[in-house]
Formats: sequence, C-alpha cells, structure tokens
Amino acid sequence: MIHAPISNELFSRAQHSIPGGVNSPVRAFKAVGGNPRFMVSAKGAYMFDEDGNRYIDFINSWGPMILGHASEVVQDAVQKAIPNSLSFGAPTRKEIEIAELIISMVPSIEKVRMVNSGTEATMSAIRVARGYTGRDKIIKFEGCYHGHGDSFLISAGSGAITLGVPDSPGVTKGTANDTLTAPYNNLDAVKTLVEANKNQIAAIILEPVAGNMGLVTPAEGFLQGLRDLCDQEGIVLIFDEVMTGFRLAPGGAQELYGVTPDMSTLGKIIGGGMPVGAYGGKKEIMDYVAPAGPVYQAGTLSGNPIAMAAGMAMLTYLKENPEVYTQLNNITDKLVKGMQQNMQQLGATFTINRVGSMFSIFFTDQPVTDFESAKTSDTALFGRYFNAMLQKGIYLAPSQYEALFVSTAITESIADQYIKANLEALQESI
Ligand code: KE4
Repeated sequence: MIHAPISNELFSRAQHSIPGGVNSPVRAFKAVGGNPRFMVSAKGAYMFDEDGNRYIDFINSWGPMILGHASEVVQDAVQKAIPNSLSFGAPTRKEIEIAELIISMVPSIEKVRMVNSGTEATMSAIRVARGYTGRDKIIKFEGCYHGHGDSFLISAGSGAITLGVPDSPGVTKGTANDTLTAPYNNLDAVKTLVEANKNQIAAIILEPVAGNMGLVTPAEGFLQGLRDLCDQEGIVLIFDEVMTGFRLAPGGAQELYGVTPDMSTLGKIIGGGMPVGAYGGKKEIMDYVAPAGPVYQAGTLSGNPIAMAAGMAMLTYLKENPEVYTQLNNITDKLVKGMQQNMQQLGATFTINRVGSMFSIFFTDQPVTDFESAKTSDTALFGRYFNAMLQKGIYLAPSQYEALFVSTAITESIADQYIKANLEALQESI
C-alpha cells in the first residue's frame, strides 16, 4: 500500500496560497479523486514523491521527457549554460542555431519565433493568421486543447473538460463569437462552417493527432481534406504540434501523415522540460510578425539562453538518433499488446487509441473518433483504475481526457511491470 501523508499535508497547506493548491488544474486529481503526490525528484522512468514513494512515469511532464527524466543529454547542456547568466534580454547565437535546427526538422517551418509556452505559441499563431488574412474568425475542433488563450476556451479539451468548463467563464461573447467549432474528423461540418462564413475565416487550428480528449487519430483523408479546403478558401491551416511535435517523428505528425500546414505551433519536447514554445510557418506569413511586420508579439524571456541550451540539446539528439522513434514505437507496441491481452483475459472491451509513443485507454466499448464518442467513457471507472494503478506505483494522467507518453527509459522489464499492474488494476476496478 502506498501512503502519502506528507503530500496530503502539503496539498492542504497549498490551498491557502495557490488556487486549488496547484499551478495547473489537471494536476489537482479533481477528476479522479484523492490528493496529488508532491514530487521531489525524477530520474529515467521514475519519479519520487515527498513520502519516498517511487512511481513509473507515463506522463513525462505531459510530453517533454521523451528521453526519460534528467537525461544527461539535457542536464549537461543546462549545467554548462548556467554559469554564463540565466538571461540577457538580448539576441544570442543559440537562438539562431535552434531556429535553423527546427526549420531543418519540421516540414512546414521556413521561419520560427520562440515563446515561453504552448499557449503563447497558439495565441500568437492565430493573431498572425488574422493579421495576414485580415479576417477575424477561427475554426477549432471540439475536444482539442490549444492552451488557455481566450479564443481556445470554447469546447476545449484537457483540463477544461476534465473540470467541466470546456467554455470557461471570463471569455467575452465577442471573443467566443469569433471561434467556430466543429466535431473532430468531420470534414463536412467544417465545409458547412466555411460556406456560412465565407471570407471571414482566418485560420483552422487543430491537433493533427488529438491528445486532449484522450488520444484521437485523424480519420483517413481528414487532414488532407482540411489542407485542400484551406487552399481553396485562403484560410491559414495551423497544426498545433505542441504535443505531437518531435514526438511522433522528428518532424511531428505532419511528417508522419505527409500533410503540410501553413503554420505549426510547438512546445513541450522543444524545451526538454524548460518553458519553451514556438510558432512558425511560411516565410510570407511569418514576415508579418514584428519587428519584420505589423503583427505585434513579444516576450521578456523568449529565447532564454538556458531554455535554448536545453531545447538545442534535446532536438539535436532526436535529429541525430532517429532510431529513438523505432525504440519508442516498439516498446509502445508491447504495452498496447499487453493491455489488449489483459482485456481479453478479463472479457473487457475497452478502447485503446495509439499513435507512436502516445496512447489512451477509453473505458467505453465504442470506437473513439471525436469528443462525443470520447465522452461515452465511464469516467468513474477511469478514476478507480487510475487510483489502483497509482497504488501500484504507476503514474498515469489523472484524467480520462489526456494521453499518455512513453519515454526511452521504459525498458522491457518496466513494460512488463506496467502490464502486470494494468491487469490487476482492471480486475480491482471493473
Ligand atoms: P502550455 O501552455 O500548457 O505549455 O501548452 C498548451 C497546449 C497547447 N496545445 C496542445 C496540443 C497542448 O496539449 C497544450 C498543453 N497540454 C496540456 C496537457 N494536455 C498541458 C498540461 C496542463 O495543462 O497542465
């Protein structure tokens, strides 16, 4: 039995100084019950909490720790950068080098601007698309999450749906009116919106593989259909690859599926665990960004030398060692096969969606292809399963509406431990 009295005490203390006791809502375990574990350290596949409990981590900081926690690759680069001061607020060579590296890895990017989070990246990308097209409206998809920018908190996934506020208070009617939504994988619904808002839509933004309603893959022809529609209508197609970028392939989902957006947004892995986001795309669009063009966007710590050192080390390693993706895919194959065997043994017919080293178990027997089908999942059962796995030292995302991320630190024997725990947790929860 895993006990966490210190975490429990810290969580109640945190309530007095931090809203909900956490600095990001999904961490609060609200959707699954129980109290979050306060972590003190992590190495490779393992995280350690204040009570000395050890967990095998399948969140990996929500994606960034693709090489496992505290990988020498990133740690050494950061240690080396620290003595040179933490921030200059002036341009540095490293920012050019990482921009050139990103351009060499991501098919759609001819120019890129560094920011400090995925939210900043997506907020900036739609502003630029609006400035470039002179149009106001955007289309997003139900269940997709693009950070907490006002324009995106409409039918939003991730923590927003987890906490039951997919349309958050505080977003003005004017902002909400400029955000149109369609069901994921429903090209006809998008075409209807475009027809009804002729020449008013600046951008269509989506997760090319959705990870924020649980994992949902693009249907055959969906991404290409959006590409063709945007070409016909002069709409900017934005792939939000904050999760999938550098995760599903060196060039992200756009490399995997062979569809090139006009702009891409990036985060998570790009910073190797440091606060980094980026947006980029066609030169003719990106040259609208100040000071090259009229669309304003700025950031005190954008391109921060420590964050750039971490990101540069991470991306360089991934580019120079593409076999990492084969390794990640093989170990994820093993995990998925093990879970499917467990379900067969139990006579359970839950749905597993998976792309590369990302996967989700939906506690529903329906195929999960969009937000509505994701919401047929039994979230109470998910909560019981989550806590049963936590008790077995397996650290999963504390929400049905999230994806899991495998790191290269997940070995065959760790995968066996996960599969064994999965069987026992299912037996206890069903
Ligand atoms: P951040 O602002 O949290 O760095 O990135 C926002 C964002 C943008 N786009 C996509 C596709 C994302 O998945 C995210 C953030 N992902 C969530 C996990 N579902 C972050 C976890 C959290 O909110 O604490």
